[in-house]
Amino acid sequence: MKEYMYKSTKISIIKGNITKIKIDAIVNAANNSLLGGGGVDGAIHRAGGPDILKECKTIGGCPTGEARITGAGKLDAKYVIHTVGPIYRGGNNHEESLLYNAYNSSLTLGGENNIKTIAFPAISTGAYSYPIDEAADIAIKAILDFIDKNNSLEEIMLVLFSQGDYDLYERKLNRI
Ligand code: AR6
Repeated sequence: MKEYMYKSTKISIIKGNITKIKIDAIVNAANNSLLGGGGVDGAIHRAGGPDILKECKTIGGCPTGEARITGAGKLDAKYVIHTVGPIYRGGNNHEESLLYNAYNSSLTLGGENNIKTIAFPAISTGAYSYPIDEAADIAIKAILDFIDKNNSLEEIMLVLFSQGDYDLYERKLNRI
């Protein structure tokens, strides 16, 4: 775990399982249906129990780059913010702006719901194949841009599932 301060917001990185984090909101890397899947999405629904899916069914899906909020069932978080990152198809299909929007929409929705602390997985870098190096640059840019315009969030945590992803984020954040 490592912490950085950017203006008045803490940015922290941690290697681990996002379903175990005690925080106001965790972000789910969902798909357009919001009806569950594998990866972090599957882990969140498994650990959170059926209430999250029940609520998701009432939402009616989510376009790529947008975000929707539900309760967090049995998780230690208060909310789950479900966002949909792009499927990486070579990089010339608006992937960069869609991934940026997924982070920005999640942060904006968090701010609107009075959330002070939020944890993200590395959206789109698993089943959706976004190269982690580029995805990390976009995630960090979206986070810094958000903080430049808002001071509502106290902590933004990045939860990395592998040591390699953690080390990459650490190298990049050491430069800001
Ligand atoms: N905690 C933190 N990170 C995790 C966890 C976890 N418990 N489990 C996996 N990761 P992915 P995507 C990491 O595939 O690429 C689903 O089926 C994982 O190692 O979960 O956005 C959805 O329903 C990777 O670094 O999400 C969609 O259909 C990162 O989370 C699709 O996958 C994202 O990998 C979305 O694909």
